[in-house]
Amino acid sequence: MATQYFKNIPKIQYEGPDSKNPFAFKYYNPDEIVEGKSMRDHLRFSIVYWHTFINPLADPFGMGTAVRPWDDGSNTVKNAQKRVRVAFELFEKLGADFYAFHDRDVAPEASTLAQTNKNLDSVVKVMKEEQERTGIKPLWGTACLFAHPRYVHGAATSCNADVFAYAAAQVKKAIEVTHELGGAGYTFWGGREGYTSLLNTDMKREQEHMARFMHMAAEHKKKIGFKGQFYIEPKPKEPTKHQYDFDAATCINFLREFDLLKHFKLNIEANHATLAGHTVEHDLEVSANAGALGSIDANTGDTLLGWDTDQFPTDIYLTAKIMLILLKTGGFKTGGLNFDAKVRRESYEPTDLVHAHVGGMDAFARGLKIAAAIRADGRLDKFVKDRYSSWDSGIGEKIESGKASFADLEKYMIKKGKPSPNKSGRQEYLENIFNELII
Ligand code: XUL
Ligand code: CO
Repeated sequence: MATQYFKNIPKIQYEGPDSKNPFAFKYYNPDEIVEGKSMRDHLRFSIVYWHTFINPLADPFGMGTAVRPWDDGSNTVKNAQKRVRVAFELFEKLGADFYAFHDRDVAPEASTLAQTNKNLDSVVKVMKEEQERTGIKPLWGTACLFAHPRYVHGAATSCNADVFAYAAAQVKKAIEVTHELGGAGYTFWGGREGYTSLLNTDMKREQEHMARFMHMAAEHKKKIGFKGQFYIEPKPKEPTKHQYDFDAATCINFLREFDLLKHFKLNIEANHATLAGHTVEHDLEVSANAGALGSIDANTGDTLLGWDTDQFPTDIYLTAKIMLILLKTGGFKTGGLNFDAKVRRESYEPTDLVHAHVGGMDAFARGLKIAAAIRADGRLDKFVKDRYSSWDSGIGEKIESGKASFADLEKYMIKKGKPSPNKSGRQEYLENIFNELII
């Protein structure tokens, strides 16, 4: 039963780059084939429940501005069930195949865990109906382990063992619900897993607890037969001063140290990477190199603001660079482009939700086409290959294959006298090629 809250908005269709219709795709043509695969299968767009349907668009200085005519403002199951129908109306109109949710986005928390779980089940029933009606499924589910005051000191890293136990119970249920809904994955973003002062923190013990938590989650996943992919989502700060899952490299080190790498991949969020002082491409490469690139939270920050502004990605250089790495690494398996993004506080009407997603989807479709054009052109790839050609034979090959010792290299260099001359890195020339292929 579809609602009619976006009735003035048509189902968004592809009209091509010449269209001036704000409610049409200019670049995202779901069935168009790029490098042998449809755009829809390359991009696997997902819409987040929290920013799109829950976020009131408040900031630290002012209350929420969002106008959401379907919402009666009550924290009731009935209101939550209605919201599901509205959410699916928007997912359908945008032609997104996936969505992502926290347990507490979709259903209200009650005063006991038992009642909270019942509330969740009542809403999940409606989610299932809407999924059956539309074929839209969760890209991933997750648990909100950061909003309630019980999580003031963290969840899996809380100093209070009872809070750890509560969080475990909450995640158990959230994984079960994600499984029931046929989710392709489940994400752990370390909400308040970190610290604000080392004076009151036993960091080693907290991280060991976090690892124990993850192992228990993996055991439970196996027990219930959930086949979806587990992800960790790095973020360096916010809400704590120092989040334990700082960036991709830190997460991979944690997963290796605690023998968890086989259970997890990473969900890289663009704005989190920039908060860590990296580009998103950097964190994607680090993940891919460890065989751990799983999914992407597709958003962007603001160059003038140093916090997690979670803006919709519209910069085609950014989307092209992301898609270049994705194509290079063989594309998504279980993951997708999840718009963990919110409209600005000033963009408070329901229509703004449509403009935001249409823009983000088009920016990624364009990024995909640019990335494919760069790969077809081949000059960038060839340049990098040639740049490392000294490793393909001779002394380079010997070093790479482990057949050379320090003594061998000393002998080699004493005989040769000096290294062969270096060549220019040609960064500007390569940037020019990139620009030439922005279509
Ligand atoms: C917070 C963030 C989360 C996770 C899911 O910065 O990105 O919304 O994606 O908990
Ligand atoms: Co995110």
